[in-house]
Amino acid sequence: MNLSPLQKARYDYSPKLPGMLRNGIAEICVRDGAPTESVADQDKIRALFPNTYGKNEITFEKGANTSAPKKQVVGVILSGGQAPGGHNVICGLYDAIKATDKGNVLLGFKGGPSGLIDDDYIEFDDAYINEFRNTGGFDIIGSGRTKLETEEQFKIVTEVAKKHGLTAIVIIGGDDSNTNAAVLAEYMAAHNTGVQVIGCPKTIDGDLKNEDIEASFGFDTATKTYSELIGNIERDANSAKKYWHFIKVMGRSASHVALECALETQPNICLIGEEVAAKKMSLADITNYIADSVEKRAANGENFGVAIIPEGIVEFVPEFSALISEINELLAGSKTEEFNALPDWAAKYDYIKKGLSASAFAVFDILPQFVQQQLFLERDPHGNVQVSLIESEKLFSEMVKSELAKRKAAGTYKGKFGSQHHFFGYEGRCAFPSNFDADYCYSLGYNAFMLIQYGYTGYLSKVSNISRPADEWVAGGMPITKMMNMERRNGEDKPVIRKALVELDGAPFKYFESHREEWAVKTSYLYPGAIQYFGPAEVCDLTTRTLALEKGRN
Ligand code: FBP
Repeated sequence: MNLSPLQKARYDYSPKLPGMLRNGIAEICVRDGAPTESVADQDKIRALFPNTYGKNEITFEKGANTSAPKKQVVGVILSGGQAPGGHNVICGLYDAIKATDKGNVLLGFKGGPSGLIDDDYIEFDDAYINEFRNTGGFDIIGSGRTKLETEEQFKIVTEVAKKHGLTAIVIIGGDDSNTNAAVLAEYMAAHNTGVQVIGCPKTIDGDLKNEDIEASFGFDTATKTYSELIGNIERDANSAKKYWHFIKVMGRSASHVALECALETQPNICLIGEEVAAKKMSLADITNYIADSVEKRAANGENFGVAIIPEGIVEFVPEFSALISEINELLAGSKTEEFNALPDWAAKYDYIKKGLSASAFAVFDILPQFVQQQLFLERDPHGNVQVSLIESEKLFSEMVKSELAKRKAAGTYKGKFGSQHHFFGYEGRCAFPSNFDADYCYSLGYNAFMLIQYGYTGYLSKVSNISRPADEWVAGGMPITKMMNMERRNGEDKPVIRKALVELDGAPFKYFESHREEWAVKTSYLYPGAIQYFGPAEVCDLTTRTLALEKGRN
């Protein structure tokens, strides 16, 4: 195989386990914690999960292993978008399985949850696993976005599990995938299949976290990768002094990624979707906010800057969400064909003007034409506008440009405005995991097997105290139902893990809020540079600013 020097060197990296998991499998015992309740809607969640609700939190500690020995055949899947460290979850799981008994088996189901339905799998061995240690990507078995949620799918999974003699299934995924892990665990328990289900918290978006799960894996590496790139752009901007860079960063719903990048790089502007929604900001409000920074910097002779835009921003703008709902209605069913048959954009524009309410049309009308057209191009399988395809980095730079033209005409703005656009998303999802993610992920996988060995089901592998050095990390498990509440999804009330959005009274946002006025005007860039894998711990093992601030450290 063709290997880069870094890949070879990373094979030799030994991920760090939490102190209590370091003495070998025979020396890990369980300390029972308190029974749990769901975050809300306790009666409803209890009724929906009669076999798995209310179980105790548990912690592992050093002591004689008291689990009942049995042959373990474990199946694992990767679910959803890639996140750095996924390979190490599987490596940690594999090592714990084999350290317990060489005869134990780990099967990897390919291409995400559909691999379990299609019974498409490989059996891992040392040679195969060793090629993926400490590397980025999900190519070890692939991933997918099929949802495991219907009774029919669960029946098939039960058959597949029976065929292989599976004792447990590990689902590595985000909030939706772990919600489905909880439902599958309940199904397996209710049908006495003997198959345990364990989840692992993954997503670069950082929105699967709560008082128990301090961070989802991949967030650390992805944000460090984007921050390196943003820092490089800031330095370029500060060198050339001629462009405003509008940088969109991934994060489908929550703005944790944008906020962390802002904390690491101190740009002039960073929009936070949750704040936009809370303050009910309009597109014009956002445009003016950015234009004010451009104008003030221009007055200081600085005709350059950097603005970070979270991927999901437009859905947080109330007037924009209302416009999207009306467009979805306007083109519902056969009306899409009618619309597509119109001869040119002028006819389509006319059709839109007649079909939208006056307020929705007013919002539509201030959008640059390329965004107007994007709204009517590609639809998702339900016929809805795909908001994630809207180039919001270009939208805001265009709107700022028009606003500046007005200010120039009024004589208040005298600068020059040139813009560049970037979208950072896929660049970070498969990066070599940082030492933190390599250690955290390996620990999550290793720990997942300890939960299996001790017979737990419907639990999330939990490693906490992660802002401290790894020997102080605490390994254990928490029932997934503890994170659930009822939410309306596609017209039905469903039990789901509550998504963690940016908290406007949380320490990371507060820190940003208290500095952003200064950053908006004065060039205050920070250049974090590339992720370091070898060198002093204070550089290589550094976790995110978000985590540090949440734990009360500046
Ligand atoms: P997960 O929540 O599944 O981890 O995926 C997150 C994410 O990286 C988002 O930030 C992004 O919007 C999305 O995946 C893109 O995925 P896709 O390429 O499948 O559309």
